[in-house]
Amino acid sequence: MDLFSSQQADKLIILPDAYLLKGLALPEQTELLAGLQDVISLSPFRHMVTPGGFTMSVAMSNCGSLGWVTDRSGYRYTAYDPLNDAPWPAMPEAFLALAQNAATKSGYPDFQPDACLINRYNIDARMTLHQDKNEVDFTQPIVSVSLGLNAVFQLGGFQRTDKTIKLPLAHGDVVVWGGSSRMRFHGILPLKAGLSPPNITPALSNCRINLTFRKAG
Ligand code: MD3
Ligand code: FE
Repeated sequence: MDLFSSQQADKLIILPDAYLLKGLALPEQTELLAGLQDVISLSPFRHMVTPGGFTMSVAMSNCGSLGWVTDRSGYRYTAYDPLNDAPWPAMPEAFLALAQNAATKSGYPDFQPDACLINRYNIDARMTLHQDKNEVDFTQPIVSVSLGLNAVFQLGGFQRTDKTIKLPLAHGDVVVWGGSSRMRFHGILPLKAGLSPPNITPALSNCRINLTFRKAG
């Protein structure tokens, strides 16, 4: 029997219910980057403010029927972009197809994301340890897609002070977080300069983009 018979060559288990689909997004990168340009032409990246009054180093936008926002009044999902009071841009077909393909490969064939949070990390941007808990149904997984510069992802336990492991995430990597891993603390260490993928559009060089697909409502 194969030593790793429970796995496919391209599906690695990080922890129970957390799967790394290394490079799964690579064949779709042209369509993903075109979709990203469409979304940010309507809802540009912006630096949001936390309830505590800090401006986030990560710039964000959203697509889908719901978008995650933060301001002085709190963290929440909205149907409208507060920058223009228009609905968030539709989720590009290539985004939805990749998210559902990744979820299906990880045991969630019925994943119907209604929100895609788009994070842009320039050099030195980071995301401190947090849990994602603004969604209604924690039995639904989160699918994350990394594009651009490599980052170091930090994955912890269920309390902020639990020990963390570090995991490098590269251009094209997709991670599915479900079940018992859904509520783990996680973050991104300050982004370091590095090599951008070849042929990447100038607008997306020297940064990392992360798409996180959620069933928020
Ligand atoms: C583990 N984004 O947007 S994606 C976020 O790379 C966020 O931009 C990071 O954390 C980023 O909330 C990490 C990986 C990720 C997303 C959701 C998770 C890991 C997760 C939910 C539970 C456990
Ligand atoms: Fe998160």
